[in-house]
Amino acid sequence: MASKKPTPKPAKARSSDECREAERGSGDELHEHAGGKHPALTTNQGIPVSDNQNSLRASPRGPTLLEDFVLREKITHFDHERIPERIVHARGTAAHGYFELTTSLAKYTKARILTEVGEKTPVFTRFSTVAGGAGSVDTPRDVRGFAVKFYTKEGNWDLVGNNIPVFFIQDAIKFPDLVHSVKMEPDRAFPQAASAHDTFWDFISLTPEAMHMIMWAMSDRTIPRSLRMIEGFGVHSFRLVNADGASTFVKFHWRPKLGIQSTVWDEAVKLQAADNDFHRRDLFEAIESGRYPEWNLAVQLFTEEDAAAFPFDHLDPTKLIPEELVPLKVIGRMVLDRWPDNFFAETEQVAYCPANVPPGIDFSNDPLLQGRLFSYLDTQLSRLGSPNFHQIPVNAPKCPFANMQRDGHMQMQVPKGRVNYEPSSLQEDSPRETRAGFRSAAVTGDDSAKGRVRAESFADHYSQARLFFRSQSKPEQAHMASALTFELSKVATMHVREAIVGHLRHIDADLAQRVANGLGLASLPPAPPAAVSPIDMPPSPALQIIGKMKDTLEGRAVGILVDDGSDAATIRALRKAALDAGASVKLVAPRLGIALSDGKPMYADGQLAGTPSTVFDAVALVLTEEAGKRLARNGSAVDFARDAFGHLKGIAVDGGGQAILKAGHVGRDAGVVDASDVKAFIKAAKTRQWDREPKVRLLA
Ligand code: HDD
Repeated sequence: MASKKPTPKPAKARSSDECREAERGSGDELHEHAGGKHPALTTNQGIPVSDNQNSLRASPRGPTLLEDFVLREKITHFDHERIPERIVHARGTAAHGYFELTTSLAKYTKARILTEVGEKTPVFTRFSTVAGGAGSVDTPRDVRGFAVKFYTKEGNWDLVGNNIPVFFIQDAIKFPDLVHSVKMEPDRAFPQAASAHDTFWDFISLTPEAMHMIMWAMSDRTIPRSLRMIEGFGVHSFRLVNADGASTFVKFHWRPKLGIQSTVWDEAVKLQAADNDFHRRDLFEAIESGRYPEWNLAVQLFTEEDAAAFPFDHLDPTKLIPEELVPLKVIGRMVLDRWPDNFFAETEQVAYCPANVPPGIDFSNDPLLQGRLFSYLDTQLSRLGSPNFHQIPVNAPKCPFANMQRDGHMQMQVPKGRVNYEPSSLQEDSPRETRAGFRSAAVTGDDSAKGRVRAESFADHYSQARLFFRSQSKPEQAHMASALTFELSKVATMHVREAIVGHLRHIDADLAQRVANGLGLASLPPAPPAAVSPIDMPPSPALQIIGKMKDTLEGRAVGILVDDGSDAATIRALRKAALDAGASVKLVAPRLGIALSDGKPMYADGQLAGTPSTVFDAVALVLTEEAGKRLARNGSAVDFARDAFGHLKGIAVDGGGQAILKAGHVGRDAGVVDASDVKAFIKAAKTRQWDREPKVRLLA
């Protein structure tokens, strides 16, 4: 906006108090520091500040003085407000909560967090996307990080996992290449937060071990509906070590109480436009309204002998252990019940590290895990800028901690006494080693030669990719074929597209053909040589989303499109039924201030143009005939109905609502019901209408 140049006035000095008075207008929100309502505003040195609006000037229209320590301190601090964002998982959202153990694993571990049933251990849990920067959107197709810091009585335990149980690569030495390839391309700085580009697929095409993870990444797992509805996995095998020193392998799984649920791709794309912060807002609103997200923690326990009989190597992080082979045992639950007070202090500064384990939990030889044990502390030294980042409140253990590490940037502790070494005899209360301390599991290594080698047992790259694909329902398979087609269509390099289709031939011939058709390839490219021919494993229905979705409205959102005169009784009935079923309900209207049929003026929760149906799980259109006719000419209203239908959602309509369906060429099916039939609406709202999909979308 063009600003009018102020006319210079003869310099008449005003005191800063006078200036403030002028700025404040009537000045009745003046607050005294001492004894007043608010604490005094001070500098970082505690010097009270009298004027936070004007810098110190040589004269009212003269230059600013270097002497102004209030200005200099404020600007200097501001200039340094940003810290480097995480190299991966930069975009994140976190919450406080607790973990409660329900079943003791005392037979397997001495870790108190896994043996003291009923104990509530505080946790801080951060969810993230992987590829995008800190300011990127919440809903790209991407893996979600699922990192939990348990503040146990025996020190912090960080379970730093993802919402996918396997990983792209088998060895940490490949991680920088993987990450470089998926991030925005270095010469052009795009695309942001997307894997649909040449460098990523080039790397993948030359990394056959990634194909299993690729199947997961191209499934609907990577376009979740809500962070409250994702599963979490520790990925690697870890060890539990009991009081006798005996160890058992363990894999950790988080299972959401609300059930797992994803969006459809078109919905995810439109959500990006509707709300960049969709997942963050969803988690915030759930916690603030007391609908605390909850997960069960489950374990798969197995011995060295069990592992020897698996048709894959469990130390290979591109492999999962089917639940049908080693069942999950639920041992506790995590509830997230407190939003952080400050995003930067907590969510941004939290530092997770897979090497943080209490006595009784230990690592396996998984080469990816072994590399991770180094990487996290290392990156945090530069990201947080000091070896004392463990003293930041969100990172500090909640149990006593003491050692002889001293000094360094930003040291917050003031150790007392002469002794800063160990062993020592001069100070009785200085920290010593303890018998209860961490001991590595006594594991005997094999005596083969050292070398940069990949175990032969890691050579099968396709069997589990095949297992995953063939375990999916038909709609999910179609989504995967379409996702692959979409991603590869964004790859300009022909030989990269072809190489991926070649890999797919090892997984499933039909899948390869569908993607080849989608890409318009004249013939199927050759499959690359496979070190090991893939085997067929029994399908694992537990790998599906659709087969596992809960028929529920709990934690879901229902949107009701209304306008002046909409039938208040119908709206009341729909709202009550949805609330009773555990959903939240929002009224959406073309204007915020409206009056329903009962004549009472009210505010809608959302304005139509800014509240599309993508943000809801089911919708109702309750409108007078007249409003229906009017809104049938309004693009936002028509999109509201058309998108809800296209995204396979339950829809309730009355006469006016029907006019909008008609304008959007939306037909009736089992998921479109009369607004007066509340029961039918709730039934339709609880599930996605998968039968509808082939009618609304051409899938690969
Ligand atoms: Fe990682 C962050 C999960 C492999 C190196 N990783 C990071 C976060 C999660 C994961 C959830 C974000 C934590 C937070 O919210 O602050 N990473 C995984 C999983 C992996 C994995 C499940 C495979 C099973 N990561 C992995 C490897 C390396 C790293 C192989 C390096 C050798 N990861 C990092 C990192 C990050 C990180 C660069 C970035 C920021 C941070 O650590 O603190 O060190």
